[in-house]
Amino acid sequence: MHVSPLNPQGEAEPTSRSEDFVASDALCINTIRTLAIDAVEKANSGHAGAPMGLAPTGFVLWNAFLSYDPADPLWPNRDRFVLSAGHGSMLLYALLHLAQVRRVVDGRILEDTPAVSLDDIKRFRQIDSVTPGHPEYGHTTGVETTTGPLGQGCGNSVGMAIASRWLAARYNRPDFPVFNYNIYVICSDGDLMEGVGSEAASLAGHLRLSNLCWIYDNNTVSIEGHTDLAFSEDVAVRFSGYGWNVLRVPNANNLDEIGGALQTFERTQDRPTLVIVDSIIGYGAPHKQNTAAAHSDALGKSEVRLTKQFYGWPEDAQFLVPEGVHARFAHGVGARGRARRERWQQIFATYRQKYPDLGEQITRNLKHELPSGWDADIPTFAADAKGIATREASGKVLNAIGPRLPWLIGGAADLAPSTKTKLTFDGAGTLAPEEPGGRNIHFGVREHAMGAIVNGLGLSHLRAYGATFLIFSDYMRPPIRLAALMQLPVFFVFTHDSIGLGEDGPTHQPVEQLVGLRAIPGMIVLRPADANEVSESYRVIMQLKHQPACLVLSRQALPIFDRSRYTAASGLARGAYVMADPTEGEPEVILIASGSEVQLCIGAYESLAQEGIGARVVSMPSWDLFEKQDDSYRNSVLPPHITARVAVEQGSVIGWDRYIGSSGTIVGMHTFGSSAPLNDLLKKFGFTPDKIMEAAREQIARSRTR
Ligand SMILES: Cc1ncc(C[n+]2csc(CCOP(=O)(O)OP(=O)(O)O)c2C)c(N)n1
Ligand SMILES: [Mg+2]
Repeated sequence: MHVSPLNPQGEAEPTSRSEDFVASDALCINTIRTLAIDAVEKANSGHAGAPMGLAPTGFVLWNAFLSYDPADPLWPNRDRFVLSAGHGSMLLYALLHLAQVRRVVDGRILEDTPAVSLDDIKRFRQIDSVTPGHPEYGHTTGVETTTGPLGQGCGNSVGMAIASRWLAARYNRPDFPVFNYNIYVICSDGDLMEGVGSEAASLAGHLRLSNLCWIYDNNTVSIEGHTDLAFSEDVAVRFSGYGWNVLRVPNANNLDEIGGALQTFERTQDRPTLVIVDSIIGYGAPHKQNTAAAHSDALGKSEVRLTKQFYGWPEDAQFLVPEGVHARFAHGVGARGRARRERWQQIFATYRQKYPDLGEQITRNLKHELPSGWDADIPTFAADAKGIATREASGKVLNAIGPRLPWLIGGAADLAPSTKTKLTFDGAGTLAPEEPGGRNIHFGVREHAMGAIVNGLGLSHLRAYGATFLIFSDYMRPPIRLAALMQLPVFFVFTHDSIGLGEDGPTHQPVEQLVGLRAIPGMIVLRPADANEVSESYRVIMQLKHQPACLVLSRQALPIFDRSRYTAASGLARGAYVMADPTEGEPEVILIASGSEVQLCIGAYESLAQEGIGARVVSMPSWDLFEKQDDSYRNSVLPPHITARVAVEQGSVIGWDRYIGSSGTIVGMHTFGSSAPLNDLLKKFGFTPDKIMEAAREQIARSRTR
């Protein structure tokens, strides 16, 4: 085979055939490009444009800068590479392949199995391949976060950069730089158009995250055509305004310029870096340069030939990795990564001897294990008819766990006083530019970025949370969804969970949010009924290793139930439990509720008992946990033959038919709420024990006639 690669200046380079032949820059870069072309062509779908334009940047970044050992993709101090422009996934797959990153399965490194083989690349976008359309965390080794929804990777990267600095502040000791890794992001026009990217960049600038480098593929093309259709701001000025160091690479094919910019990033100690790389999409595709058509989909056979010709590539070769390309990466990222990782392991071994407690923390954290005794201070709340808001109880529990779980970290989108999420114990501290080890994060009024940043923290093994009002979960739904998709054990604290919040009115009163969150596969939604159910909620949440959770809490005080009279709150762990039953005989009706509505059912239960009607109250804080229980448990809580059922929840009624069957009744929300004092709202929307009793009697009567 003869290849006469072109170097970036367009001159032919000599080739060599010797044993230890190491490929030229151009040969490596064109390998990335042609792998992307061939994969997209074979799949007949996907995007080759971005990988073609970004191949030089990807090559220089990986082979000359990234601190990453392909033989140990789990090395905790590795630099993180985030392809926020996830549609360009073939760039990442090509790099993972050429760098010979090894595969990790169930936390074990398979020395002889590549993360991405050439065969895997041939199966790009096919069923069960490790090369899906967009990079998926946990699915393909080396993918540091799931990307594709534009802007999310940018948001995640800010969380990762915060985490790197946080770990350094908490764990590094003189002469022991255990954590000092950088975060590199490749982002596209779309990433910078999306609001979440702006929110995240603004916070990154504020926090002066100098370990964060975004490389912006300024190819001026997105799907509908030239970006000047909709995007004409001065990105450099914008990022300067955020407090970033903005660098420019005027020619995406000039490796020296790219390398120079990355060196400047490494030297910059006081702020994040944006490298604007002026590129031409689908570089080299002769007839599709800088057109919307170059953006997506396969090039077509003749176009592919012309493109390969242009690169000096054998026109008929497919999925060709010429001799010396793997070797070039092995000499670059491979050798550097290995040396650094080995040095790190020596440092960490000594560190563990010198600081056994800290070493133990790091080790446990990496295994997603909790410190022993983490739950020792979780409070039990005494029965109290007046009670406290579940948000209030949450604040107490969070602060009882925090001191014993050193890597619990989080904050709110400017609502910490309302969501009660502030960590107030000694040493908790506030995360700030000069205090990177603080545990209270002020996300600002940036819910979307908060979600993405929390995911970035979670990807960095911190037990991270973000808080706001339940209504504003809508502002951060994409990262909530991605937390579930990535199976990250992060959690979201959502307060002001219903019309129960009162006077703020329908703009602030959630209706459809609960059902929306419950619809996310793998998300654990918990809506505790009283302070003790809050304690139990945290026991559940903290022990999750591969699932995120939403903790949904009231603004208003809720009675703390007398658990000597009603069943223990520990039943929460099973999602739903029988809280009260008739003193004698079988219940005639089942009342099911979550959160603040459980008290209404208990009230109705007591009154019905006085009338001689036996009711059962089921507290159902979590559909998701209940669905995990076996049939016999579920049938014991909701016996199929008892069909008289009333569900009560201050939210959309959608979905409750699952638990009340076709004949039951739901007392729920069918409209938006309104602005009024709580008691007026409860009357207006029918959330009173009387209404529930009425519904119960009707249910009993109807079930008798059946
Ligand atoms: C949030 C979101 N909206 C829309 C899309 C669909 N989409 C995929 S790529 C793209 C734009 C591509 O343009 P650009 O970001 O400049 O990337 P390039 O084509 O230059 O690589 C869009 C709109 C998406 N992936 N994410
Ligand atoms: Mg673009």
